[in-house]
Amino acid sequence: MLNGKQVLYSGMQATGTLTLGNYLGALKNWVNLNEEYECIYGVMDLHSLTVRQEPAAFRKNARSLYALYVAAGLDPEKNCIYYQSHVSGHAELSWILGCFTYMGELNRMTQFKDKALRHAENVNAGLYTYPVLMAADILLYQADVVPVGVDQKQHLEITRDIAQRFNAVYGDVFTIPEACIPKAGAKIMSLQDPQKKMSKSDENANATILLLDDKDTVIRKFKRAVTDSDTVVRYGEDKPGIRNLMDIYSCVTGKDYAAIEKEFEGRGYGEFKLATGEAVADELAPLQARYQELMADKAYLDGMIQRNDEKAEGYARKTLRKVQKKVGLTERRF
Ligand code: ATP
Ligand code: LTN
Repeated sequence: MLNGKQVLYSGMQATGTLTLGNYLGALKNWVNLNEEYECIYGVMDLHSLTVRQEPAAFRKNARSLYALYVAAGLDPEKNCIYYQSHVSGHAELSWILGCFTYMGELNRMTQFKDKALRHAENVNAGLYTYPVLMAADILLYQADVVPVGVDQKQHLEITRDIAQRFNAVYGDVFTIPEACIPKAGAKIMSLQDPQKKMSKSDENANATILLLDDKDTVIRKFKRAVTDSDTVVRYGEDKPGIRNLMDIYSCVTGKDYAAIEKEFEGRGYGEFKLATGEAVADELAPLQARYQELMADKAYLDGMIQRNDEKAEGYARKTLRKVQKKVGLTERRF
């Protein structure tokens, strides 16, 4: 509990530009949660270092991610939006938790296995211990709930295991967090290969809708989306491409699958793809306008970053000191 409310924690890596998958699976669902929860969102720049970054572009991406959080509707006066690397407690707690994590557990992480294959030239220790840092992010703020896309479920499970293991030795130190996975949009697929997750690191530009794509680009990518040779808009097991488009259309318009099937009865894929492209572009337009305003207002963003960094630091320090004391590290005097 923090300020009388349960704590909600989440974040995204500051790598590349966000995709429609990041938006529908995560960011969009974070808006308006601050009435019910004390919400804390990190720009996860330390996690991004597990893959080699070009320093200037990386710095820009991190700021762009911060602005996208705000542009999507997270008010930085009501949500603590901060930079992970500005709170040193993440790295410090991560070290301690690493001593409570087994290699056998880390060996089972599917994201590590995927990324090790994709970045075979740089399978570094950070990539391997990525879930430990993620556990530190969450446990440092005593989070009750963690909203993420379905691909992060395994990382939430290991976080709970580490927390329970620690608590079993030292008492009730950590809150055990729950993952919160959206019903719709939890896994938006590639527009070019509907068996694959839409990912910002996809080398085929047509596979991914970026949040900053303009209207023409969005519509063009939807028109080229890979579907099947049928013509009926139906949510069928055998129609992964159409299912994905229906998921997207449903998330954006709020309509359920039955309503969508009815709306496009007898109208064919072409019209459905166009309607989906237009609905997505219309949803993104206000976000993009707000993003441009924010990126131009340096003083406002800098002010919000500093204020929230300090707030996050205060929350984190409390847990870190408690953990250090519990494990028997000598108290520091400054
Ligand atoms: P990459 O694909 O380059 O590994 P990513 O797009 O998965 O990166 P992350 O920062 O790892 O980006 O994810 C941020 C959040 O977006 C997470 O909560 C994740 O579950 C969610 N997410 C990512 N891709 C999708 C998707 N295709 N559909 C739904 N949610 C997604
Ligand atoms: N690994 C996450 C990003 C992330 C995160 C977190 C999400 C890092 N730390 C803590 C929730 C809570 C991802 O989405 N790839």
